[in-house]
Amino acid sequence: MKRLIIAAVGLALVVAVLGVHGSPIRAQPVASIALPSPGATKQLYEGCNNISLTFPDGTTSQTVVQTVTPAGSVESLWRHDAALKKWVAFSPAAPAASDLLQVNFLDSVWLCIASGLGTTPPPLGPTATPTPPPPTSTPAPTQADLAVTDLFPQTLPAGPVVAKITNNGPDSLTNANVDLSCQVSTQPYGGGIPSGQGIGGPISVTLNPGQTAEFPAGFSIDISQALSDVTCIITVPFNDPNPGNNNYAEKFPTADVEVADFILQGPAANREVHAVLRSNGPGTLAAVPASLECESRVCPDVGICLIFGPLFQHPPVPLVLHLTPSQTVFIQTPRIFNDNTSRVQTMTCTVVVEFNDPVPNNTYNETPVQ
Ligand SMILES: [Ca+2]
Ligand SMILES: [Ca+2]
Repeated sequence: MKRLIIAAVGLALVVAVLGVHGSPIRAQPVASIALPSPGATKQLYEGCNNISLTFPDGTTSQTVVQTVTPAGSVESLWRHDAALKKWVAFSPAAPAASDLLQVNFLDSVWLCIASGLGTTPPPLGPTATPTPPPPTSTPAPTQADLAVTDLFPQTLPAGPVVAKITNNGPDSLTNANVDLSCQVSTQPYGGGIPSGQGIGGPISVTLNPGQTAEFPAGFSIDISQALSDVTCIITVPFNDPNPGNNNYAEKFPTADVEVADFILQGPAANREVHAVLRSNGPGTLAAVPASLECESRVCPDVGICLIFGPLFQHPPVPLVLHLTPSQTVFIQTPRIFNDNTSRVQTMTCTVVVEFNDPVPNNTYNETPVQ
């Protein structure tokens, strides 16, 4: 059954991709790849082509690229590494800077073909001499390092996701037809069934060197309901000398939260322990669920109580976090004691979250609590 669900998700991805790349704008194949058996020769089109490779495990990316004719038509090879949750790539122009050096049997990859190849020219006669156009009439090919520099939801807790795209130059871009494709994996809080989708489409980019603009990524997320892992990649119809920054990944929400301190409140006979909960960012938390789990030992004096005193494991306190970076909030714990007769000699609280918290500082202990 699980296999069926995965197959259905996979099919949905393929349909989504075909929906983008099978558009009537695409006319003619410009290259082909001869896949070893059980694969076959596949036609390739300008831009990025989703291909299931049938090379044996451990085949080098260079070998894959060399199987494409005409030679030199491959701009880049991309594969989503599910374990690392990121895109890895191979660029024939910069193999040393590539992190996709080998492929395996049935790897699903994106093979990006350079634009401007056009159709294959007719073979030249034996006496024909190719006459290159005069150099002065040939404009230099556009060269621009375009980069995806940020992703964020426009509104919180739920909203459409926007991609920030920057042109690092050297050339200006005017109405460049760039493909923006994103993969979204969603894990609902509380252990719901994870899901995934792929969205993509053309965007028109007009940016001078040094300029940044925002483009809708075509989907929405809701940080109050689920953790979303988003990766977006741009494919450009011009020479991008630095393809390594064409993809960008971020998890929503991402924030380092911690229990930073305990403070005592209320009269001595009815002392409450409050936990100071702080967010160190970088993301903002809006209506995001979490819980505070505490345990404590209460006894008249320190000494042997620290080990043998009765241990109270308090029921978790459900939280709904609204925290901007460096904001703190006081959370009342279930611990109440009589300061005249006993002390909380040791107490430990952990803020338990299901969102992306990159720093393991969520547990705080104080002995004695004061
Ligand atoms: Ca780039
Ligand atoms: Ca943390």
